[in-house]
Amino acid sequence: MRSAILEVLKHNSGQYVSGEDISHTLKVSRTAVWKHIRGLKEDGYDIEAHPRLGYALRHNTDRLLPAEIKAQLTSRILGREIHYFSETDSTNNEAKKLAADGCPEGTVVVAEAQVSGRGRLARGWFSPYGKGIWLSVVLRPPFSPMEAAKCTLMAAVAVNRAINAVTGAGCGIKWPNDILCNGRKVVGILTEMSAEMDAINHIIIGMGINVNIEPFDFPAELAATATSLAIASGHQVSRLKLLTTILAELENVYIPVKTSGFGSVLEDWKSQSITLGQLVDVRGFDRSFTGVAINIDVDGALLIETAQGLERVLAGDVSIRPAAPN
Ligand code: BT5
Repeated sequence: MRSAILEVLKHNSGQYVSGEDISHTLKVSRTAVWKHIRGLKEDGYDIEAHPRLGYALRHNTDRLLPAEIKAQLTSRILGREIHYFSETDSTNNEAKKLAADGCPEGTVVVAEAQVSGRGRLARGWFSPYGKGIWLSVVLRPPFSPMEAAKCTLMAAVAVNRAINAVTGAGCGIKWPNDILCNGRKVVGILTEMSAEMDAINHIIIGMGINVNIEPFDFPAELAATATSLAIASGHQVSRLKLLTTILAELENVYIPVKTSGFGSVLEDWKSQSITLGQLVDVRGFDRSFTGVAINIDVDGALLIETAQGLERVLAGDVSIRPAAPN
């Protein structure tokens, strides 16, 4: 009933509709209409109530409300349950709680703002209100915990595809968890896992996508390294369209992975990579070195040719050296 009332309000595009008309059209009592309107307001819809004229839906500025996402969603597993927060500490934290409580695979958490958005190794993630997609997806894959690191590569492939389809901004994947546009970071991915020795309980894939952030929005420490899709493409991007495309692309890559493994993801990753073929500086947990990134292996590890021989990096930070001037 709530969505039927929402449809009536949308249909009247910002004009008032009386409670009586709604109750007559949908054959419910006026008290029920009033209760559902209150529920819609709690869901985040901007509805004006006038004692004589009735209710009017004010323009919704591309907010990531569950009913709006569902209306555009083409994925079947991802997004079947959506938890929305106007503000939260971290969508990965919310997803972790839901996963521990047994939420179904494909549960999605999305927030307009995060106050303690997280990167890897307790780094922060800048997540301003309404200008990005701060998103976590809960997966319950049947494969071994050893395979989990490749979920980051899988998410990067899906997000990069969605970005290029929706915005046309030419982005590429930087190993292991970034998407870059014009050499600047536009997406970061944080994969977290709960597992036993030989089985995964759940994986949370957290994705932070800078969508409509303006240059002056970024804090000073990110001004030289970060960008947004609006900056890179020169126009505002619909967060709803991008979010639903990301979920569809992620499902498209995840379902075959479940049955046939990561082979095709790794091939797609290679073709979208901006790391391969580049001179890179690697900062691992216990060592640092420089070399040319030549490939990834079946585990998703980066293979680097150095003066001392071939190095294999499964986790760490990689920065690409700018090309030397001719
Ligand atoms: C990441 O870590 O890139 C993973 C970021 C994942 C964020 C998402 S948002 C939804 C979900 N909920 C969470 O709490 N997290 C996930 P890392 O590779 O460690 O990079 C972190 C570094 O990126 C920081 O130290 C900053 O230098 C930089 N950074 C922070 N915010 C940024 C932003 N909005 N855009 C670009 N760079 C940023």
